[in-house]
Amino acid sequence: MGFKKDFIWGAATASYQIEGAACEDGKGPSVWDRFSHEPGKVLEGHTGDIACDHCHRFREDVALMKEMGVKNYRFSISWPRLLPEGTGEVNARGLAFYDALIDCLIENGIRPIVTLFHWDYPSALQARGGWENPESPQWFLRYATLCAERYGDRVKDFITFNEPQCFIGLGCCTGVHAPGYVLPPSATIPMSHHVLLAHGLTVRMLRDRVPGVRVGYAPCGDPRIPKSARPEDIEAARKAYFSTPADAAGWPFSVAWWSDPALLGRYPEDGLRHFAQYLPHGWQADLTAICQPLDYYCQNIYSGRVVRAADNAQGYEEVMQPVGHPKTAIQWPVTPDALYWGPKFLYERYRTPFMISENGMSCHDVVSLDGKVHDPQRQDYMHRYLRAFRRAAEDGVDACGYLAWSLLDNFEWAQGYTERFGLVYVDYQTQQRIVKDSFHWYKTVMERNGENL
Ligand code: GCO
Repeated sequence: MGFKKDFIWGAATASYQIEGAACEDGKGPSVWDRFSHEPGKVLEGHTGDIACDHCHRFREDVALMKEMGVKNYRFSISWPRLLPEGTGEVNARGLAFYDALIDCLIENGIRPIVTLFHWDYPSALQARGGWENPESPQWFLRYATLCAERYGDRVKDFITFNEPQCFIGLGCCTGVHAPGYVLPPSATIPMSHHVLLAHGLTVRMLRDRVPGVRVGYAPCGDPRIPKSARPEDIEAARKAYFSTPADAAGWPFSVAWWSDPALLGRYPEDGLRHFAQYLPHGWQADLTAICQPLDYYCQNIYSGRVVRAADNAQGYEEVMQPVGHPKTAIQWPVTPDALYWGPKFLYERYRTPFMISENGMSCHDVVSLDGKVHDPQRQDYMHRYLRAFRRAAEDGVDACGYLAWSLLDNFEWAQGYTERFGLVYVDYQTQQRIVKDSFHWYKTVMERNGENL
């Protein structure tokens, strides 16, 4: 058994995290440009102004991908690079940048997988209320249509949204990400509905305009791992995983709230009990547009939480990791079973081919005396997680792909450049790229379709 023959192996990045050229060639500001320049918002005052300077060095980066044997590359388009005001005037130089990138990928035998939105929302639209504005789904649809019409001849794989949990949850509920708001559910629940509607309208538009398109959606949410193989614990984990918390900062991290409408055509019952009163008038009528068949349902998964059955009102409780449990540099627990239970529960519920659209590890990478970057922890992390994912595939999950996060070290949002997730090390002073040991290892995994795991 193992991974299927046409399994999609690759690597991922996102525009604001790597591109740089923040104010060049007619690009408009995004909420991340604004936020990262506000004192105290990003660790050590880092910004994405230059990042990995990918806009100027993309040919070198594509050459690295080719060397690694990457056949599929997920990257995102910066909305304000194409539409500086978010709507209206199109920036020809922005369009040309992605033309050149896409052409270069294709010339090198790499299939582009385009994420339409990975958080760099146009500031001009934020000033008009952003996702709270009932017009926001149409703004997004117009931007997405521009992408489809311009790139759809060469790009056949599109992912609508990356982690709405984060750009609404961290961006507008807890305020630790751009745009940095702390708002109550009366403001944020309508946002979620508008994002979901934008998603559905976009899936439909892509099917109409891009022949042979494959469409995905990439939310997130920590999988719940049953404490034991006892059926009660498995049921407890399933229940916890798909629950929607009632609190203002907790609900955005729900898996079901963001996925049930898109894949099952309904909001989860517990979520409705807490929040139905805040959904925009007539929300029920939008569900048909929101629920569109997907070619793959993606999730970004890094770690999970252990749950067991409990004699309390909700029927489950979280189990803390024991003292000394391994963690990544960013302090996320290493829990390979997340890539078994997450896909298993998700596939069981949504019955759509499943892809890991991000998984990887931040390490304290350094250039050693020998001039190389040795990262055995990353290799071990990916090895364990991929084994768990393979086990899920062998247990019946239609596992269709795995994209490593990330190709390059990059701007890790509120953590700035202090976290390194790349398979390629970036020296931010010189912009020199140094391939890490894991780069060579991952190459062999992709080449052998995971048979050496
Ligand atoms: C996310 C984003 C990525 C991150 C990565 C590591 O999951 O937060 O999709 O942009 O860089 O996940 O945190």
